[in-house]
Amino acid sequence: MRFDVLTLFPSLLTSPLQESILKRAIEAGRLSVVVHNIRDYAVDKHHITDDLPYGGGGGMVMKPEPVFAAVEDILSEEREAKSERPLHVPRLPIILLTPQGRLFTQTVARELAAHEQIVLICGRYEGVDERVRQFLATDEISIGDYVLTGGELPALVVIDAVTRLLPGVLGDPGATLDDSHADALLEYPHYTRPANFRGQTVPDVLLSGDHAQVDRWRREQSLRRTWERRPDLLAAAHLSQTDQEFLARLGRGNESPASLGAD
Ligand code: 6GU
Repeated sequence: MRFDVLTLFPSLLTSPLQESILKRAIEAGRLSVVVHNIRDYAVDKHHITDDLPYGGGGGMVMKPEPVFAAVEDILSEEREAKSERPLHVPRLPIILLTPQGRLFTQTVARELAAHEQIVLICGRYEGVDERVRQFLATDEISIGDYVLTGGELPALVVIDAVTRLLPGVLGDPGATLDDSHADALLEYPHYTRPANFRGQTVPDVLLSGDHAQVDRWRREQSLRRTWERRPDLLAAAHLSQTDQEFLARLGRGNESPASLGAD
């Protein structure tokens, strides 16, 4: 999978791609991130990429020309690469990162992971000329209800969340299945050695070797955490009869002692 990232601050993108899983995904050829400096596409001799807003007011607005030129450059490159495969009709998402976009969720990450190539445009300053949004971007994404100084950190968030879903990127192919949000439930608590840390012990069930009991405990912990912290997620969760009965007991405040977790 390839990401083309358009930014005025290319070095913001570098170090997170040079560590751990993203680094290994790049080395394994499963991920490539091509960072394009929007300034390189500015037409004037001073390489100006922003200008005053029409209508006045504070702040600067990113000019449309360099952003269009950069995307058009990427698209023409992509068309050439695909010319040996005339039946392949590319639908390449061109995503503007903006607090006004649709909310980025695990479902959106899964949707994006199906593409071979994605263009990410990082907005900066007070905003981006509206014509970029209207006539160039095919999608707009926000990573949450707060305002950041630009789209670079959101671009990294998107790249990270999508990359770990690509086949072969995580060591354990089942690793993404238990993830918080993968099936709309928060994850159960994890423990590793020592079994007793400063007097705080690991729940007995995890040391029991009884896998069915462990599975049941983990499921109930997931349900309990989600119910306590993010009850809004339960509406979209796939819940078995047993799950629903457990939640009903939680709701009545009389869950059985066997189901009580470590915390
Ligand atoms: Cl995508 N950009 C900016 N500037 N702020 C944000 C955001 C994006 N998502 C949440 N806040």
